Amino acid sequence: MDRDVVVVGAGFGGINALHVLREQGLDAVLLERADGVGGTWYWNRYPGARVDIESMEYSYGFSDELQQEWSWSERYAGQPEVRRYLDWVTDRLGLRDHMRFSTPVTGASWSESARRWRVRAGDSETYEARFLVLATGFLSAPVLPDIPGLPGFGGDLVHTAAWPADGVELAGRRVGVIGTAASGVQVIQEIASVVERLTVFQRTANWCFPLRNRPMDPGYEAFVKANYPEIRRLARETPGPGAVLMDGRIVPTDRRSALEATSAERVAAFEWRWNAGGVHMGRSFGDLITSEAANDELRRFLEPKIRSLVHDQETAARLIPDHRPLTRRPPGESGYYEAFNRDNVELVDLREEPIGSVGPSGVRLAGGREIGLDVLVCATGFDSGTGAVLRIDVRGRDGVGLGEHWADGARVHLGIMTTRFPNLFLVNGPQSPAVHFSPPVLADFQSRHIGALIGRLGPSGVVEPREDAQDEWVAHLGALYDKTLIPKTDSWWTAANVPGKPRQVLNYAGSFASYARRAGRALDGLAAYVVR
Ligand code: NA7
Repeated sequence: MDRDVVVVGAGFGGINALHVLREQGLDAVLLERADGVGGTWYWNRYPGARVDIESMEYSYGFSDELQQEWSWSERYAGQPEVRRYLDWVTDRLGLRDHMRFSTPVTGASWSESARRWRVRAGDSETYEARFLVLATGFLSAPVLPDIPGLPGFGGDLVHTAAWPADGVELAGRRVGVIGTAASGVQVIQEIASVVERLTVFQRTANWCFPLRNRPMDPGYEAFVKANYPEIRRLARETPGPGAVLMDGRIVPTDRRSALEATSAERVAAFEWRWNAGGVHMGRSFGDLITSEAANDELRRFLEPKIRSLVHDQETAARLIPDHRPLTRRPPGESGYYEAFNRDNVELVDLREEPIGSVGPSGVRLAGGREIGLDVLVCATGFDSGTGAVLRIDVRGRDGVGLGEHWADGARVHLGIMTTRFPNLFLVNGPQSPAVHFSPPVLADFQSRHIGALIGRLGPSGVVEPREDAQDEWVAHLGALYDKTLIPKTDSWWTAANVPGKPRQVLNYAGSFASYARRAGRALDGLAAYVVR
């Protein structure tokens, strides 16, 4: 089966890439391990899973028809609705016939003589294609904690990103949740009132911001639809994370220093965003993530909020993070802090009482306390950025493996291409703006960049990034992160969450406008590429 392009992954990125490349006249097929579309939104079926960028923004902007036709039922859509949306887009764009489901890609190797990728999928299928696009997701390789005895747990053991399609019985059962970041917070607040007893195992507290989700207001929907060109433009041009919708208005980032504002102005700005809802507190001022003094002001605002929401002040103290606000992905919450006011919810701080082991009937803490459990939920995150691509055996020129090539850390020019892997492209991958930006918007930009690059190669050209362009890009990422407070905190943003993984900068933290300019310059005369 010889094609122009094989795309891997039917999430936001892969669907977008398939559409763009097919529109360009390329014969492209998409391979997906699941039995339907959705990617992240297929697998993360845990109770409470929902977006925390407003759905009217966290959606495709490349077609005005699509964005006008679709109606979201809530301000922040839940996982089932996001999946329905991606199903609808797939059919609306006529893409389903070009997708092969239940087809996990296990390997791909470049043949220099054929100038083609040979892709191995499923049990014994092979696809040949000139170009390979890996849209396998930034957060799609789940990681289970390395706790002695975990596999021997006798109840239901489940990772949030591998939630069974037919659900897990929770009502009236004793449930433990390990992990208190974005996924853990969502699952904890959702199930606290359903389960008999909930034990939350927290290693690191996070600064959570109230989401204030609500049903879609028809007037608001009409306002956004009428203003989509402006909203999409601002999302691309505004420095920092692209979200611009807030409290029913279009709100660009305030670039002022938090320290220039008077104390009353500062608190009013924080308070307004806190009440408006969403995870974009960082956009209240221009320097919250670069200046320790400005960041301290935000911490001073947030601490009393947690103390006022949680009745027991010892529990509140445990829920107040040690790290600086905004230096990790802030979870959006809806009743998370209040969940700890319930009699059936207990917070176990693993820094005081580490888990010793897991046995058939529950968790044994290092101090000897036994916690009996029927269900153990691991909301323990992902091998971010590189995990999903490295789980495929990808071999480039001279048979070099991607894992070997990236042994000291990934190096990915614009987050799209890496040297020695000709005609291989990543969408929403490592070292791209995926994390600090809106993935659907980035997916479209990158898909079009890839399409433009392919279009300039002629009928048989082979392309790789120039080594110096890639080095310059990776150095630029590091320089941008070094201007922020982020590198001082451990998390998946800094690749510090998986034991043994090289700590490195996996994200582009500049503005999307600068990213787009750099990508444009790279394409200009193919300045950043070697073409043969
Ligand atoms: P994250 O953000 O990686 O969070 C994982 C959580 O699990 C976090 O609280 C971790 O604590 C905790 N964790 C991981 N391993 C362990 C062990 N061994 N013991 C105890 N606790 C552990 O993943 P999420 O799924 O919540 O969110 C990922 C992104 O998906 C999210 O930001 C959105 O963009 C969508 P730690 O902080 O490492 O101490």
